[in-house]
Amino acid sequence: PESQYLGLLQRVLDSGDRRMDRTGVGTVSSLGAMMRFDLSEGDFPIFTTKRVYWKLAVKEMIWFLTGGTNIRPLLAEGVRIWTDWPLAAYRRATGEEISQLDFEQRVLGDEGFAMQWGDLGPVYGKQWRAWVASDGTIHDQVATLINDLKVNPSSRRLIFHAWNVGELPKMALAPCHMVYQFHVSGIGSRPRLNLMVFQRSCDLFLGLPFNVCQQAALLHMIAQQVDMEVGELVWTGGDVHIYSNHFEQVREQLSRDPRPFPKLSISRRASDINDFTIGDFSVTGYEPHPPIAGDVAV
Ligand code: THF
Repeated sequence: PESQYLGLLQRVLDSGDRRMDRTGVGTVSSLGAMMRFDLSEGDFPIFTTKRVYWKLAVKEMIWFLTGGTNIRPLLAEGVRIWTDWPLAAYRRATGEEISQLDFEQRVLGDEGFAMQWGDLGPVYGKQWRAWVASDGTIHDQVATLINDLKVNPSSRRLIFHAWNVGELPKMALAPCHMVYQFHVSGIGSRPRLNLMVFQRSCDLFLGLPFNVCQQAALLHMIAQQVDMEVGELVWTGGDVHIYSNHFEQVREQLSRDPRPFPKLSISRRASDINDFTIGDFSVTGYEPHPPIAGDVAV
């Protein structure tokens, strides 16, 4: 439950290492964390000690699954969490002091502009759906995973990952949640699909609440496609940190009492993994504390 998250925030705040980071904001950071969420009773791990915009997070996951790397379709869905990186690149390259909103309007309104300035490079979607091997072969890791789950559920190679070393320099940002490993328990009776994620770097205040709920949504989507029940989500983190401009927000969040997780159901059987839309997800019983705003470090 959510107490694992609150305990992690407290531990990093109390005993993390204070240091400067890539973004220049500064963090308090600690190595290694694990949280386990049992999703088998329909619980959807959306934290309640602040309002989490779970639809944005699930839309981002659906976008990863399309294989896309351009922010244009995200903006068309009202998801603005990736704009900062192309915006910073545009400002650096042109010297133009364009506002975020104006930049987003241009990406939406002008396809050529979007192609030139809205792409993040070969980030998650590209590596998941079209990893290019050294011999030129293109690997759809997600399709392979779904096939392997059906034919060889006891495999220990039910993995997709995004850390394509040779392509890191071309990515706007190196992958944070980089390894997804699946596991099937109860083979032969009632197979349950479990997922462990390894996230090398985690912004505990802004990123993690999005990541766990979108990973839970992914587990539901894949389980549906392979006719299994949903089991456990095991989230593991490498460098887990709190940005110094989130300390106040985290203290406020820690003062609040968590409430029960809401329930998730998927209303429709999608014809394949590419066929899910945000309208398929319905969440009931989400009664969070008020939102807590915080700036993202770029
Ligand atoms: N970089 C940093 N510093 N933190 C991250 O969490 C992060 N990500 C993605 C890539 N780089 C990162 C981007 N994901 C928000 C949420 C997720 C993000 C980026 C930003 C955010 O600002 N959330 C607000 C609401 C946003 C809105 O309403 O549009 C929030 O209050 O939750 C981690 O994957």
